[in-house]
Amino acid sequence: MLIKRSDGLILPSDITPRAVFESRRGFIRQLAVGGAASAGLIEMAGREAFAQGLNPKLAAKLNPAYSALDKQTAYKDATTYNNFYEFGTDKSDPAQYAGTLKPRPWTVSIEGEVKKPMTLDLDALLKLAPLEERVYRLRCVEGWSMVIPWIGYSFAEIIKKVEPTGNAKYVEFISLADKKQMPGVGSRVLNWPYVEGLRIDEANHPLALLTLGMYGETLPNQNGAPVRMVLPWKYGFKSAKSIVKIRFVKEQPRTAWNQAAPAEYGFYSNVNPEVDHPRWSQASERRIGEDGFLARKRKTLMFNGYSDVASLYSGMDLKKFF
Ligand SMILES: Nc1nc2c(c(=O)[nH]1)N[C@H]1C(S)=C(S)[C@@H](COP(=O)(O)O)O[C@H]1N2
Ligand SMILES: [Mo]
Repeated sequence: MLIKRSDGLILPSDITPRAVFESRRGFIRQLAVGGAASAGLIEMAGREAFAQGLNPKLAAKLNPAYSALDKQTAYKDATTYNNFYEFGTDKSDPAQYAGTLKPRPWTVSIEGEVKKPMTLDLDALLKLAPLEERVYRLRCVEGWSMVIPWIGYSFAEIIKKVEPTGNAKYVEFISLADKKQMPGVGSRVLNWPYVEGLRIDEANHPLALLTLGMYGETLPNQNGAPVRMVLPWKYGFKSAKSIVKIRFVKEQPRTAWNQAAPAEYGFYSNVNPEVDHPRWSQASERRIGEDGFLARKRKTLMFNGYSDVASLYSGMDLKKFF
């Protein structure tokens, strides 16, 4: 029998007898790990997982006011072409290796300059505000973009709940860094944990999405399960995955990519076709799924087309504060 829980979650174990579910899951893992070399097999595992609903379903109401009309990226592409360096630096690594991440149980601790610090588990996060589906474009700093139906609610809901003190000028997002679950954390490509940050007024902008799902399901591991940020007007790396800690702070956070290459990755990292990366132009982008022989490059838009946010930066020199 299929019973909808009050939090909108339907676990696959509610739909399929547990043993069948477990063995299917084992089979898919084997495909993904054992047959590692073949992208075909990984694709198959991804499709299989989608068709079988291996990620629990997550009900949400579309918010058309915050949704792009662009053609959505295929689920297969969105879940097999990823950046998640905790699982390796190749685009195919997260789909291949993120099976070891355990997204349940999970807690996020919210601390620092707040009147009500708290630790929220996943059920608390799912119930904190009504879940919305929002179709956002996400533009990677590397020059490609996707269009994904995310599920979550404005991060402003969290801010309301924890009541920042007057000292809270920035918000820091800290990802899980567990070598046992994340093979890439053994490498030194970045200083772990992955840290990102926003000015508090940016974090309060309704577009900033605390994200718990995509394509009608909870987040796949490779996309940052069980909870991440999605900031569609900024380059993709600002949208930290698998968050375990959120700190409200006085000083601008020292973010992972800014520390690794300060001349290349600024704190703001707003999508801006007029400010090139030192090693490549940011004027255009490749939409994943349109990369055929005849596919044209698309023009990159200021703030990735989310011009609503412009008022956050009035009077700022966006070439200096890139
Ligand atoms: N913790 C963590 N978060 C991360 C990254 C990462 O390596 N680690 N990569 C970022 C980059 S560069 C991009 S483009 C997006 C990709 O999100 P997606 O795989 O869901 O499309 O996640 C961002 N969040
Ligand atoms: Mo990225």
